[in-house]
Amino acid sequence: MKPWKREMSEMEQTSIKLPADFETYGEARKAGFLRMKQLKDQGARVVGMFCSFVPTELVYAAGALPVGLCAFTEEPIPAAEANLPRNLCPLIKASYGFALTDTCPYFYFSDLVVGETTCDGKKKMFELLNEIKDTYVMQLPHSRDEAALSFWRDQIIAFKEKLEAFYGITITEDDIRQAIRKKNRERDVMRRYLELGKLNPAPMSGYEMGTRVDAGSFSFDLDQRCDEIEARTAEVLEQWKASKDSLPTDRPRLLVTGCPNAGVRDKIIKAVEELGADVVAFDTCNGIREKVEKVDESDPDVYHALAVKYLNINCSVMSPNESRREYIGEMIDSYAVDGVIEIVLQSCHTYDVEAFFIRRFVTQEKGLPYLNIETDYSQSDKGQINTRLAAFLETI
Ligand code: BJ8
Repeated sequence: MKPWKREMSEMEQTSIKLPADFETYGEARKAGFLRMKQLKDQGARVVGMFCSFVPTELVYAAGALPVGLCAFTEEPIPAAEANLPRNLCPLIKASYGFALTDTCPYFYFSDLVVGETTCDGKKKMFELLNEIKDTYVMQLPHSRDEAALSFWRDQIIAFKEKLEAFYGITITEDDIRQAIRKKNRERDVMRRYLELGKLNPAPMSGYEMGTRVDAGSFSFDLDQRCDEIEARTAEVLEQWKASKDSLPTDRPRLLVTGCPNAGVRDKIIKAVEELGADVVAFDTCNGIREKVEKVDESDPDVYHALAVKYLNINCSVMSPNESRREYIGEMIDSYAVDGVIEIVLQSCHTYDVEAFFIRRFVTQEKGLPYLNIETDYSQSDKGQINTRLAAFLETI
């Protein structure tokens, strides 16, 4: 009998429980406010960012702390809709809304905000944001040919020069190389943690995995964050080795792909796990998407090395973007996935259109069930999503 149709055993319930020290994303974000204030009082430089395409190595090389400004709650959206169209992605509206209402301490403490020309909505929102705080926009090309690579390398140099001019400093190549090593270590650490999902039966909840990766960005000390994630990886592995023979083996293993999911994690990821599935893999920006490829430390041209790495991020704003399908295919095999859920935030045209290829690839080439959920940050569709998730699990 499938797990969502039977009473779950105590061991099975334990397998979806969260560790005692678990902090939700909201709790971690709040806890970070005080740390950020203390760091600012000590004179820290802070750069606010929205996207995985922005090379954080340059921010570290400038002696600054990068902080994520993407917003994942619906509270600031009504205020944002005074200036932005209602029919816009909730992530964009919420991020702008926090800035407009001056209710995000991370935005408040950012000396400079860095945007990027990924999707049209964000690109245009940055023009409005610039009226509130100095917003520098990196021009991201949307293809991966030689001309795009050369243009993107120039953009990376221009961003370095912006940081130098803004802070009145000089960023050396050695500073950048040191930051590259630091970030590459983080990628390795996070990848090892996320790849725990390959273990079968699943060693922990996907809800924990995604939350921990997102929440880690509020600790501001990269080495400390790496140490904590390494410790958790070792702990999970040890617990799994000790209990794997008694863990349930009939829970469907799911891959989640698509838009950033922190704002909908409870109503989709937590919900599907409570229905009896395990989310084991994430092709998302809070999953493995940015971690799979490191910056080549042996490249004599640091700007070329950064340009290659960042241009290869398989976000749907790139066109064409076959590499995303290839990578999803590899993940399906290596994580032994039974079904794929794609999350599309309302009005996100690039993920929404690319979903055509993802659905076809998953269902026809991999022969697996696929569910597409288009949603926003409100709770109004929670019941409907739950019904669809339960029906989806019936097809596995
Ligand atoms: S690299 S996923 S963080 S762009 S804001 S594209 S959801 S309509 S966030 Fe993203 Fe960078 Fe890509 Fe990752 Fe759609 Fe909304 Fe645009 Fe969005």
